[in-house]
Amino acid sequence: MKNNKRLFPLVVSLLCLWVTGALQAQNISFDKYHSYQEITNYLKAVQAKYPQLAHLSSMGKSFLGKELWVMEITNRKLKKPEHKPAMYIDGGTHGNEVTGTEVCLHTIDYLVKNYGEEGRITKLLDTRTFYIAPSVNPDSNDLFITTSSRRLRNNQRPFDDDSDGVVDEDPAEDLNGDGFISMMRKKDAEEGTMIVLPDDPRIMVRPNKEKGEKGEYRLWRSEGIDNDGDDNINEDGRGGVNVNRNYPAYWQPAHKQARGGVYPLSEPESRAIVEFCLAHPNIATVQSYHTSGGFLYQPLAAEKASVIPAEDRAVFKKISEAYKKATGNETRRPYREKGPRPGPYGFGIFIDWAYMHLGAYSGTTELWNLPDKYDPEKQKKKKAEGASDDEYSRYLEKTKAWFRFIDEELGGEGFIPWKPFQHPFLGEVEIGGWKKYVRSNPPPKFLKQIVEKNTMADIAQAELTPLVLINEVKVSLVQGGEQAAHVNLKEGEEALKVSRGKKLSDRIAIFEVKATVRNEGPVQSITKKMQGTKLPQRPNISDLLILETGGNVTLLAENARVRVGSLAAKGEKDDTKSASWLIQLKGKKGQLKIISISQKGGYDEQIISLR
Ligand SMILES: [Ca+2]
Ligand SMILES: [Ca+2]
Ligand SMILES: [Ca+2]
Ligand SMILES: [Ca+2]
Ligand SMILES: [Zn+2]
Repeated sequence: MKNNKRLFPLVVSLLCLWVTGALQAQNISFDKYHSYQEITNYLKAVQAKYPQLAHLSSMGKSFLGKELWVMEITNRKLKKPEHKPAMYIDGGTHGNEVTGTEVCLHTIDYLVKNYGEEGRITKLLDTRTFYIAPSVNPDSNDLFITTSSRRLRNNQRPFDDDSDGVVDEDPAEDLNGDGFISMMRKKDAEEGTMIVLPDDPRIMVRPNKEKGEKGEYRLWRSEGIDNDGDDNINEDGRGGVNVNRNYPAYWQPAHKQARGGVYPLSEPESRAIVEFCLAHPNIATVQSYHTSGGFLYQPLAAEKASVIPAEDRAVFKKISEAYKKATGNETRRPYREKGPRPGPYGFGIFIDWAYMHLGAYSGTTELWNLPDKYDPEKQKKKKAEGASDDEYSRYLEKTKAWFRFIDEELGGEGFIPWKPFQHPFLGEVEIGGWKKYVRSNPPPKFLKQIVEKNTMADIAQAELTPLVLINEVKVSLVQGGEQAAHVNLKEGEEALKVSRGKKLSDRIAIFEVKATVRNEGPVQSITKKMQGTKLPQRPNISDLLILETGGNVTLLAENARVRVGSLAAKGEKDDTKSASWLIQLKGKKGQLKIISISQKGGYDEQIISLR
């Protein structure tokens, strides 16, 4: 008894703490980047606050054991999440590209806050599901956010970058202890490859060889020492495998492509994503956020776009138009058809896998670029001056423009001024360079506008998915009575009753059942590429209409499962497909069920009562 008295107030106060903590965490702001712990707290708080919309789970664990969180968002009261067409979104594949994480968090925030408030979002979450994984390389993402390290593109599996038999033996160091790992430069007329601009000594660029300029400075892109005495500085830092070269589509081993892993899906991060996607075949569209560039990449990276059928290219075009409307940015294809280095961009890339193997329309947005206002190319285009300058002048102008940007927008913050430093091996050097959130990820001040635009692009992309619903069921009495029954289904009707003609007295009646499905979505239900595959194990080669009978009702003719193929986009020819069956009802009452299964267009069912 005594114990109880003491325990009670304690329990109450702990509970209060917990509730306040959750509510605070649920309010997220987009003027900063979030650590793994903050992301975890936020996602848990969202699930606690919106249980009817949000469900948090883990796709698996990263190399160092962090959870690969994925938030499922849909109206869970209407149909199961896996019964709706879905969009998969992730961020942070490349460890240092953390802007994507923030877009994911913002999209989650926008969806849960606007359900029931904004008609467009309500409709979307009633009919579609989102799977959003904000940080899919959490080891490197979190090191990038919480430490001074910068070069964290890959995952944290130890990797021997210089093939000397030792892994990760020479990482970069913050030598001058200013909290940043920046760059080092040293005057060297013989070995120098860079010059300093006379009018702005911060700026280092390549010399213009055509004008006979010569290098004056050596530049080390990261600060540090030669830890293993092999005369190279920082040649083997932390990690790792490039997770976005580790997917099964077009994968290549190390002698063709470095850092792709020792076999496809050798990395826990890519493996968890693929297993998640295969377990959720309703994923009809995919967005994987990277930085930087300010454009959308659409498949393919490893092959020419001409291997994509015209029907699918039309869908990709719709997505790219929606993206442009939301962000103002253009779409590119990573495979280089022309230019100085034509050919594949890379192998084993996620968006290629998502389109080729998963049958989902996919894209990678390269978030953030120098704002148009500062971009010399975009300004020229505006003034219709054309881009006639040579490559070197364009490079020079763009480099200068970044400095103009930080001077005007950030009061010069964003670049650590070069300062002399006595290096243990190199002697007198200067240390300085770009801060973390300028070039590859936006300065926090610019984050909000980036995440807002791209959330709108996510919403538009999720709307560009098929939606296959049972549209009509006709039940006609073939034998055993006079009256035919014809029913049109309306949303929300769970069971329909079909009555026989009154004159009927027979104990056996035969009906013809005809079911029609319709694609209510703006894109075809199956990618044309997938329709053409000869892989028999892939169920989404065809949508299905299934008649389920039992009890007094038996199927007389036709197969219970009918393959109806692909449904065209709503409003186009072939946006509906039908199947019919002959059934027999013994006795007075019976029931049957029509099931529509479209892997990408969703699941639907109707129950019909016969009497
Ligand atoms: Ca090594
Ligand atoms: Ca390494
Ligand atoms: Ca430093
Ligand atoms: Ca070394
Ligand atoms: Zn990237």
